[in-house]
Amino acid sequence: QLDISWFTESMAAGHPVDIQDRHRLRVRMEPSSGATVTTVKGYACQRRTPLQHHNTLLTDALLVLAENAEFCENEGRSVAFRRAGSVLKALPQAVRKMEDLQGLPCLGGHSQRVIKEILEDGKSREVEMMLQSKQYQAMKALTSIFGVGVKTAERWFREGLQRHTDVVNSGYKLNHTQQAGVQYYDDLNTPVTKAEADAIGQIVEEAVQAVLPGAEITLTGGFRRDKLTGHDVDFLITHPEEGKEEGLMPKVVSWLEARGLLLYQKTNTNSYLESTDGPARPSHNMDRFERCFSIFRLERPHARPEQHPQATCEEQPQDDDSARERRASQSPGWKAVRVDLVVTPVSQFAFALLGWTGSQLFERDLRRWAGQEKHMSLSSHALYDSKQNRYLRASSEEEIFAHLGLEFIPPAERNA
Ligand code: DCT
Ligand code: MG
Repeated sequence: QLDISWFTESMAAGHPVDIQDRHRLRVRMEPSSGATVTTVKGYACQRRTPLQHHNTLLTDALLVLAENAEFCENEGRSVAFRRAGSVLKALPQAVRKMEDLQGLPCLGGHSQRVIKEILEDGKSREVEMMLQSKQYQAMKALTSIFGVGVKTAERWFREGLQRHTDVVNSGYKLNHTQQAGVQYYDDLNTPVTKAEADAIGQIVEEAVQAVLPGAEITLTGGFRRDKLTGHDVDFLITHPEEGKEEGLMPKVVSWLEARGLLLYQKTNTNSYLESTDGPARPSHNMDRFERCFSIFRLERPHARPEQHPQATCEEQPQDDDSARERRASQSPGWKAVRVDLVVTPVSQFAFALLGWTGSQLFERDLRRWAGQEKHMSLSSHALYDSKQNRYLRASSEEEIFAHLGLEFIPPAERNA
């Protein structure tokens, strides 16, 4: 039995009460302010974060600040803004006044200033100016080329490039990935729909069954969190018999290539070995499986390049050969779609599934929780308990949450 009479009495008497829970989260209850006081846990992996939430105006603004910090290679600042946004996504209602933020974790001074401005004026001057700035716009455009990171984009911007077309016209030597990035720029920057993800899933399923009957594929990433669109499609591939999955990726890639289904692919071999690597460190966790970064050539089921629905009566397209060619090249009967394929031994499947479902911030906080609160090391391969000096095995995500002492959060509520 918990005695909370001190609390109800203080509230009734109109005195504020400070509560500190075991996660060092302080909540100040203010009986007189009329503010909506909500308790939110400090780690994203302790919270339920649905896809649809009530504070998009605020989270969109914080996302711009996070992106800009990333463009300035300030990861700490970027994560701080993302954390602040993520807390607002988990709130059960819209923030209407600053008092509603009382006791919420992860809201630094800068984030609070921006939120205050938006609550008062409907927008933040700092964010508006950032959106207008040449540098932000250029960095956004250049980093959205597949294969171009912040460092390259920054150098190109200093050299006067601002858009992907400037890169094409610059005559700069591009690597294989960047060439694909500029060639398929428009398609790769058009969101992938769930229907397209499912169509790709059928192709991957057919390829995998053809080269290794009994292997299993699972859709992960944003689509597993019920997102309706994504920037790519992520799949895990495994086989119920450990070891059968070895060497699978090159065969799948050959099968796809032989049918002209791949526009680009880069395959990494599996470099994770528990016996020699020891507990995988968080910074290494994403890239040690047999993994293929690819661009699929997905047929558009209803594409009819000869029709031009946008054309009005006044603007009939001239039906000469050049116009027809131009239209066909603008809208070919297929779409370039980014696809990530990852092969995992079945003994690591649950960890890979948890690590690849995201969101990125949810994953970051799972690893932080494991290290800081549990003295464990979590990766997409394994969970290591440093106090017991042993690996903790799991064959489902539920078991991993249990090992970590966390309530199970279903994928659709991991949209932190
Ligand atoms: N991931 C991670 N840390 C990263 C990058 C990725 O933990 N730095 C994990 C979380 C999501 C998963 O890998 C797939 O990555 P993305 O495809 O980039 O994320 P997504 O949530 O699927 O986003 P989108 O829907 O836009 O593809
Ligand atoms: Mg994805």
